Amino acid sequence: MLDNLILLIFCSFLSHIMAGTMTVISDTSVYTIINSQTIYATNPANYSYAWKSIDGASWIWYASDNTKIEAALFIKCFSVPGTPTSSNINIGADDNFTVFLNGRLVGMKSLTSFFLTEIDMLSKTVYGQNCLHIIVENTVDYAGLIFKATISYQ
Ligand SMILES: [Ca+2]
Repeated sequence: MLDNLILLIFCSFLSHIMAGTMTVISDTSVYTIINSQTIYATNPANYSYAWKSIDGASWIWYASDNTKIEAALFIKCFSVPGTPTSSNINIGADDNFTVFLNGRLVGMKSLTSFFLTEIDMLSKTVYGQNCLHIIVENTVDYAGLIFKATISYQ
């Protein structure tokens, strides 16, 4: 009985020290299959009203010229060091985005998708290796992507 109580306290202590929250943001470490290189997209002054900022993240594009009408695929893999208890992505893109986590659709948005959208992705987040695949389509003017995923685990 006492052994079980000590074990319970120990496990509770372990889960407490193992618990944490991590973030995954758009920055130069994001991978694109087009040229293996991501360059920060500039934030044009005349678009600043629409392109919202996310603390710690950057608006990115795969090329310095972010005015082409085209689509690009962005990939970011990360490791979750425990069982996920919550997982959300805050994302904006110019113009359309489709997000997959571990090959499963998380969400998509078109038109005013540069306004930030929060999407729950807990059911697709796993303990260990995870990969985000984000397809962004630029239909007019400037192109860009910004995101921040916040994952809690225990
Ligand atoms: Ca655009």
